[in-house]
Amino acid sequence: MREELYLKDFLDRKSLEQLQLKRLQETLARVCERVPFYRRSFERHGVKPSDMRTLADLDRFPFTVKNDLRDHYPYGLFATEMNEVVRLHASSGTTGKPIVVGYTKDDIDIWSEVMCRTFQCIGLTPHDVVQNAYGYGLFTGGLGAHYGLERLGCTVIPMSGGQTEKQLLVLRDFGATAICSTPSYFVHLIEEAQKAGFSIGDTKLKRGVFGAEPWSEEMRQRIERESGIDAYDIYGLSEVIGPGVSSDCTAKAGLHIFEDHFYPEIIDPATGEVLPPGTEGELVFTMITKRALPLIRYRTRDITTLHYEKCACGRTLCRMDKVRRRSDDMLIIRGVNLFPSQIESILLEIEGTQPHYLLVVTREGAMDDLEVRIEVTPEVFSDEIRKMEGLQRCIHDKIKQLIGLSAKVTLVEPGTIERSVGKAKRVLDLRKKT
Ligand code: DLL
Repeated sequence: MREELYLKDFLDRKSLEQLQLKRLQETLARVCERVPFYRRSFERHGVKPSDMRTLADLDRFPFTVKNDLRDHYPYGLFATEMNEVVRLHASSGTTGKPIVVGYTKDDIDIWSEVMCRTFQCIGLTPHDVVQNAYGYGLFTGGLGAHYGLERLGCTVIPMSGGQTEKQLLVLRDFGATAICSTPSYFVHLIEEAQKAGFSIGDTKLKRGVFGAEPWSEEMRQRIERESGIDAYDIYGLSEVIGPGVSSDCTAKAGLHIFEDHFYPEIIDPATGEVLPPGTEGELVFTMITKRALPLIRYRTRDITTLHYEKCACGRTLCRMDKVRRRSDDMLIIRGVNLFPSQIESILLEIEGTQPHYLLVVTREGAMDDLEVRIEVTPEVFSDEIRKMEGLQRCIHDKIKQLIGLSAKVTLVEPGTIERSVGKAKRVLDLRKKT
């Protein structure tokens, strides 16, 4: 059974595309019949499910956006009766009500499958003992990873997020060989282990399965260097299924999308036009096997690039670049466009900095200001003022040179920027309140 799942990653592209087309046709017909929102929306756009003759025809169909889910809160876009729905999750979102997502028994089965394939991609086997530090609850991380790990036959330790002291105790005493968490929480665990007098590198831990938030290549290198493990990126979103949409493989050359379930497109976020492979744009998914909540051309707001060349690992599934930014997390400061991830890359390349930072944006009259607060190592912090000023200047100049913005840089003491057990908060935009 596990072997069969693994083989799905190596289908020849022609067979995969035939399967995708068949599933797309069935899904379009199904949502048109069962979800009034889609029936109306297709009518408005003058398209019918029977117009879907080749994969290229998908761009005739309208997009679905987060607001459509909000407008039909909580269950209005479901394509099944509630008695078939066996699980609900929700994503908190930054404003207003959560987005509610539902799963039938078959959906849970697909989710376990794609998570099992995720763990296979990064080389886990039934011999692994896995500490699952993604939050269990409405967040999809905990239960999503849990079912996939069980499906693969690993030993799961269902820790959930938080309880850092206990996490460290379990990590050491239960002999975890892999851990699942957000990258920022793992950075926190590395530090807390040091405070407790041991190094993660001295435990049995070999692999980290990190996702749920953007993290740079520089962050990956830091984590690997400081903990001695291999750090892998996994990507997903509640609206599509949760984690299990795409995953790094051991080649670490982009994340393989489980395309037999989630059909990807890249569009120009401004015009909606479909862009060719190799071009950066907004990632859009159509869920071609989901039962309870199959969304058509769902705009993720995540910016990436798709690649269709065969991977060194032999998988034929296309790959997406690491998601570094969302089209809606761009900050515009004094006319300069900037993404938090650009600052992260700059900061982490500089010796003496720690991977904990906060961007604080304020407005004085008509003037926007950016303050970059960054923790430094205890050695730097105890150094003479002159050296601290040198580091501050160095960060300031790099940001100015690479982004073109003069930011105020504040070096703060280790441990002073708030830690999160889930997704890290990197931006405090105080302009919205003024
Ligand atoms: O974060 C699902 C998940 C759980 C993924 C555990 C990976 C691991 P949501 O809470 O709905 O779902 O948030 C989805 O988080 O649109 C991205 O903007 C961001 N995101 C998720 N994974 C990554 C990643 C889960 N690996 C939103 N890199 C997505 C960058 C990510 N951003």
